[in-house]
Amino acid sequence: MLLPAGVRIDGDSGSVTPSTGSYAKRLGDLAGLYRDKAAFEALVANGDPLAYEVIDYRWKDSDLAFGTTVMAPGKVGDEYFMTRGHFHERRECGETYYTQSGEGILLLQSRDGETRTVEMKPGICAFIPPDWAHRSINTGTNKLVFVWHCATDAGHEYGEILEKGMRKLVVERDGRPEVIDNPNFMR
Ligand code: PAN
Ligand code: ZN
Repeated sequence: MLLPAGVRIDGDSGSVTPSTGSYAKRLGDLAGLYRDKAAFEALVANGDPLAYEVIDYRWKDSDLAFGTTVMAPGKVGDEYFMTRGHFHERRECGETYYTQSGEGILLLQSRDGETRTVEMKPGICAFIPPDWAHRSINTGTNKLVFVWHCATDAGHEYGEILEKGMRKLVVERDGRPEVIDNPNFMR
């Protein structure tokens, strides 16, 4: 039987105690995500930095799961460090992203191609409706830490975003983040 629990989440480090698992993505695990291939290869060759870590509190017998994503600051060319981005396999499942520290942009894209952004900063809990692809982007100079919360069996569908990209990119222009059309987006 699952028992109630109080799980400590540190909003600065993103640690989850106790947690049930975690994984880390280095930049080299994210081939194909960034348009500046030369900048990408140079960073991977030069220490292959940690891009983000996901720590979860997830039990298969529970309908709910939550955890943190901890994103390093950085850029590949003019694109900020980002997550892969995905739809959920179960299309009826939404999610929340509650930012704890740092700043970023949550980029969302509906199944029929509408695009939205939601600011990520402490105090903002982003609502991700069912069947909107979501990618978080660390536009700050510190870690971006957020708590996510979704159905345990929502599942991740990465294929479409990986193959086609997203319609928008978040790039640095004059020291500021700017959302632009992705010239390489494949319809
Ligand atoms: C999050 C994401 C996490 C990493 O837990 O999975 O931020 O992003 P990618 O999975 O897109 O690389 C979530 O949205 N779960 O559903
Ligand atoms: Zn998700």
